[in-house]
Amino acid sequence: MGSNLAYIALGSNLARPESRIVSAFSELDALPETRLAAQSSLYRSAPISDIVQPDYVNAVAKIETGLDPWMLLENLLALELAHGRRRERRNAPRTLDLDILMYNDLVLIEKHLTIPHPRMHERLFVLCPLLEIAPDCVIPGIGRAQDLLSPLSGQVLQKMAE
Ligand code: PH2
Ligand code: MG
Ligand code: MG
Repeated sequence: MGSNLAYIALGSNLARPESRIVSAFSELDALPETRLAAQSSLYRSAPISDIVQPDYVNAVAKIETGLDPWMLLENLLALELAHGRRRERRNAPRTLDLDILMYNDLVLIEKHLTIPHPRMHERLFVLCPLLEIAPDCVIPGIGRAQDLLSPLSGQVLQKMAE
């Protein structure tokens, strides 16, 4: 398996979100040159969006991978497509969203790929599951994940029963 460490955010709010997130963990494990190293609990969260839409199920996965960030992105988009994801407007409801949060300590800003994920530090539905599997996590260029929580206390997030 590859020796790069990446964190992936999983989100779904359409068509049985909970079972989709559970299968997405195994689908990540089945990607080429990739192994699922850790998975967070599932969290139910209120949508952060201007569009009225169902609550989300969110989680975070830690993977070891030999894929470079661009190949990883391509593979994640293929998994989203396999779940019937349609790209509508930004923040529209979706069957499956797989976002690269971090890739080693890489900082990358490109049109179609920004790492670390540019909004991850503003989202409790990302930081909370991330801290569950990486309590000492430092987001490159941003800071310790633990120190970013306090402004997010207004966001609604609930750990789901196992
Ligand atoms: N994803 C978004 C926009 N808003 N809100 C929640 N609660 N969870 C998400 O995964 C989410 C969102 C765009 O990717
Ligand atoms: Mg997203
Ligand atoms: Mg996405």
